[in-house]
Order: sequence, then structure tokens, then C-alpha cells
Amino acid sequence: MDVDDQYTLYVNGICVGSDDNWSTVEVYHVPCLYTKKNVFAVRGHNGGGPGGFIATIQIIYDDGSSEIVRTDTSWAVCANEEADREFMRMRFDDSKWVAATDVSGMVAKGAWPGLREAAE
Ligand SMILES: [Ca+2]
Ligand SMILES: [Ca+2]
Repeated sequence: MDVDDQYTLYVNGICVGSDDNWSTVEVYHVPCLYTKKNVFAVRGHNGGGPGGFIATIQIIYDDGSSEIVRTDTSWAVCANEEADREFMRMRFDDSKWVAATDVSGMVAKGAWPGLREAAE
């Protein structure tokens, strides 16, 4: 995953990692997920210029099968820096947030060279 420019990643309310270098891709291993529902939440900050968030989540089940979830416009976002401090919690209601914007067009214009391939 990566964010331009900074992020903190939470999984089910627990801080898993953070980074402040948009040109590096980070990989996190989260060993224990819930069976039915998990919340992946990111607090990101754009320090200027282009901004974006990309992630590929591979879920490996006990039977060895796996599933891939990627960031896309089905993710909910909130640009308000005063957003509820509980946004990373399982019980948080994001129904008033809006759909993420697809910034892949910025990749075509030269933003984040190499990051899309590295994040997949
Ligand atoms: Ca990074
Ligand atoms: Ca930026």
C-alpha cells in the first residue's frame, strides 16, 4: 500500500503501521482477522501536489484459498480533518462519507511512477 504523502493504517481499530514517504510501497502482515467483517481504515495526509491512496489486500483463509481486495471507488472517504476520531472502529458509521475518487488518470499523466505496479 502507499499514500501520497503520509498515512496511518488501522485494521479493526488497531494501528498496524504508518509511513511518510509517498515513493515507497509498504507491506503489512495482519495475522488475525475476523471471520465475517474487518475494517481497514487509513488516515492520510497530502502535503501538496498530487495525493492518493492505493492498496491491495490479500486475504488468505484457513483452507488455503485467498481473496484480493483493491482500493477503488467502492471505498468511502471523508476529507474533513475533524472527522470522527473513532473512524477506524468496527462500529463506526461511514454512511455519510462519499465514494473515493478514481485518480488512476493521474498515473497516466506521470504521477507516482512505478507505484501502481509495486502495490499490486
Ligand atoms: Ca510509502
Ligand atoms: Ca502529495
